[in-house]
Amino acid sequence: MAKPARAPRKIVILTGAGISAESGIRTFRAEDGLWEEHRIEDVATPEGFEADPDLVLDFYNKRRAVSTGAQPNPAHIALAQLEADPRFEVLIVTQNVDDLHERGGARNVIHMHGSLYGAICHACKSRWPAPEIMRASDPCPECGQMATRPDIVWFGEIPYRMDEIWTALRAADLFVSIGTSGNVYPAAGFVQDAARAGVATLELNLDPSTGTSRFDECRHGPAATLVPEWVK
Ligand code: BV8
Repeated sequence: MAKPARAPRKIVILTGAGISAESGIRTFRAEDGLWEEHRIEDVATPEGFEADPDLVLDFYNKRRAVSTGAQPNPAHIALAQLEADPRFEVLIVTQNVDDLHERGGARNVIHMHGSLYGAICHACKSRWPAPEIMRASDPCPECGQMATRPDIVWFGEIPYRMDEIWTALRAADLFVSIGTSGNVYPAAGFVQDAARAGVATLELNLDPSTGTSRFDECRHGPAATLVPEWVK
């Protein structure tokens, strides 16, 4: 009888802004970081949007333009190759709102903090692809109200598909965290969730993250070098 194929190794991969840094997309908490120019409260909270929708929409319009002009780097491409490898069952969970994982070839990405390329009506909750430039005066195509916002999960809002993520995390053989500082929850808690479930954990990051001591193994360096080396 043919030897049963090894069950695919289940890998859950969390990515953060650091995986897109070498594609020219700024991270949040470096010296030249996105939060250096803006207070988080002003641009990444529902209250900030309520107070000044034009400021917030301008912040995301600018980031959408940078993301659209960026190219996936070898780290995005290596993860897509791993995802396509039948020996593994890979789930990529990203905190990023750019589309570089998809443009790098990944097929099954969970954007837990939303996407620059989505728009929602906060009156009727309908969704549509975000225009290049989103304006507060844009009426909702569904209900006509001036209630459109970017499909972004702001602080104090519930990240997307959390139950699915936690289930996959606890059933994984390996949890890998790539390019995130480990400052934002619930993503920053995934390493503990994994460890509690007996899942092996690996950090691939430029510098030790806030949670680096919680990982079984850490490799530090630029993602575009580190990730292809790890995948091969
Ligand atoms: C929630 C919007 C409940 C999208 C973002 C007190 C204690 C603990 C928690 C809280 C608390 N008070 C409030 C909270 C909860 C809060 C939170 O965590 N606050 C923090 C500040 C303490 N979290 C929330 O509100 C979340 N919601 O908790 O709801 C709930 C939870 C579960 C289930 C049901 C209900 C919502 C959080 C989402 C907020 N939205 N942004 C956008 O604008 O982009 S967060 C923002 O930070 C981005 O999404 C970003 O992705 C995220 C994390 O940042 P990183 O990706 O890590 O980026 P950073 O710059 O920090 O780090 C980059 C890293 O890359 C660095 O380590 C660097 O060394 C590395 N790097 C750089 N270059 C490279 C590299 N690595 C490799 N190669 C390179 N070349």
